[in-house]
Amino acid sequence: MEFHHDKHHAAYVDNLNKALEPYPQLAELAVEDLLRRLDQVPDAIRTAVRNNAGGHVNHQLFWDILGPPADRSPKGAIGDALKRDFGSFEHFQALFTDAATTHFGAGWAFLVMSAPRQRLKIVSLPNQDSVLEHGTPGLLCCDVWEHAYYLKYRNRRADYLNAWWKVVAWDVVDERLRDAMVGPSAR
Ligand code: MN3
Repeated sequence: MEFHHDKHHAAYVDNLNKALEPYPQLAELAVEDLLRRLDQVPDAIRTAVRNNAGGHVNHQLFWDILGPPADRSPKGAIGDALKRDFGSFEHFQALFTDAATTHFGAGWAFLVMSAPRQRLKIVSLPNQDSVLEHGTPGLLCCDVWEHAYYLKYRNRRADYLNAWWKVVAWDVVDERLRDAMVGPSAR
């Protein structure tokens, strides 16, 4: 995780800053707003912004929702919403695990809140694409790039997923759900 944060995540931040250097007015925007308005970003740097702003925001969420290992289960608003939209936490967990383990190649699995009905949905996206490009705030995400697990788990993505569930900080996911329900301007 340390290597992942200090090498892989840091590279996205450096490359985003480099791409934005000639565009000081864009560099002032929040990184989330860059992704929400990707269609307004100049052609010359749109791919660099998608990959590197996406890489930064995705990793930020990834670190945010992790905590020390604990025997946790989702409670509060997130517990209720998972039950409402997936039938049970166990069913949600099985569907999310399936999306993450079967995603072909590098990418991410996300739990998002989809507009306009504020329902929870599981999506997987390739590369460093961000759910913000689709206007859906991310509540939870799992990095399934090989760089996320090869050092410890080699090619065994399923073992990595199994360990990852044990460090999800559901209180943070709950907070993110409450923020997302406030409105589209919330992250
Ligand atoms: Mn990563």
